[in-house]
Amino acid sequence: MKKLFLPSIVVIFLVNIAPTVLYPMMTKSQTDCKATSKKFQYNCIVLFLQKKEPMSGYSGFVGAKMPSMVMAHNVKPVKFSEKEDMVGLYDFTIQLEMLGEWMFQYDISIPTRERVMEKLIFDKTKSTASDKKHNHSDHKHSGHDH
Ligand SMILES: [Cu+2]
Repeated sequence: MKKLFLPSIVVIFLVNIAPTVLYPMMTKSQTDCKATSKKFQYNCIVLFLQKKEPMSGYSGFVGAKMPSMVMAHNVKPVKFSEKEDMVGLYDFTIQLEMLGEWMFQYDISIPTRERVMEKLIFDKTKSTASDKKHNHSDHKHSGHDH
């Protein structure tokens, strides 16, 4: 009976830590990219939002993968940095490898370690948020151009 006492205390302790304490904040990203003159390269700006409020002071890296072709691409992650003249607005330039649907992965290291994913569809001029567009024909990889 005595041996059971300690583990039950541990269980009660774990239950008492509400998920909101373990994950005090969930950051969402809002990315907007424009094509540069270089093929498949984009200049992007991103907001990091918590409860719809833009957050300042973040830093980290962003990488990109294609959900439909996980092994096919090797996009080099780049650093995103906050614009000095526009607090809460971050920018970076990323070299993709084709048009279509990409999953951006923000690996935030400051102020806390956090990973934020955002699906974007790229055409020749810009990105569009994937959840705003429900045209599934866009998800096909017809013209592969490596
Ligand atoms: Cu691809």
